[in-house]
Amino acid sequence: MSKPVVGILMGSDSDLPIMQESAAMLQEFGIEYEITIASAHRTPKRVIEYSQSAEKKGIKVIIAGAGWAAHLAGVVAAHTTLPVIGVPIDSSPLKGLDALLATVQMPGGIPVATMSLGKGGAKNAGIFAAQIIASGDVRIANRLKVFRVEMEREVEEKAKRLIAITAVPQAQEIPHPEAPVQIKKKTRRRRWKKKSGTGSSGPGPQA
Ligand code: RP5
Repeated sequence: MSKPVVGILMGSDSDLPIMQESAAMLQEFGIEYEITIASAHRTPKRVIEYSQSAEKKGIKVIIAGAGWAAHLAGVVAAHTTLPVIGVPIDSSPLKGLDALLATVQMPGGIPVATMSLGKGGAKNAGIFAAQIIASGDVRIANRLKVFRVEMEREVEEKAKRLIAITAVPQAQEIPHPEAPVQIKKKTRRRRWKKKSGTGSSGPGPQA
């Protein structure tokens, strides 16, 4: 086993179900990673220690996920020049809007590459970390290309399956639900009666 090149941090163990998505993507690309808990508020010293020693250990990218007043990614970024990817987590009563703003709104000078909220964001963090590492690793760059092709193929197959399920037989004409209903008017047939005593045999309107 080689040394980890990506560090995944999270503010609490309650963030693990989300941050596992980052780990899953790194595994898919064959990238070594380490994963741990460090909170900007509850264990600030641990966060600083991790951030300052990461580069020397061989870490190339740090992914930091946190909820509520999510300062984790920003604090990590303040203590390292490694690229930091932030994942805001929707664990608060504000449904993550607080974490999103706290992570994304970094002042000029200390960037955090902020992903979308929750699982999708954590997944993208794993892919984005792979993209950063791929700039110096052809093997990872090729895996990323294969990943894109496979994703495209999966969507095409899903689309075909959906068409097969919802297909309507072409021969049967189905009226549009909002098409006006055609009402056939009943035509009154006029009856012609022979007038008694006129001797007339021709048709003529009845009086
Ligand atoms: C943040 O507070 C963590 O990132 C977590 O999302 C949130 C709640 O933490 P717990 O109270 O569940 O430990 O620091």
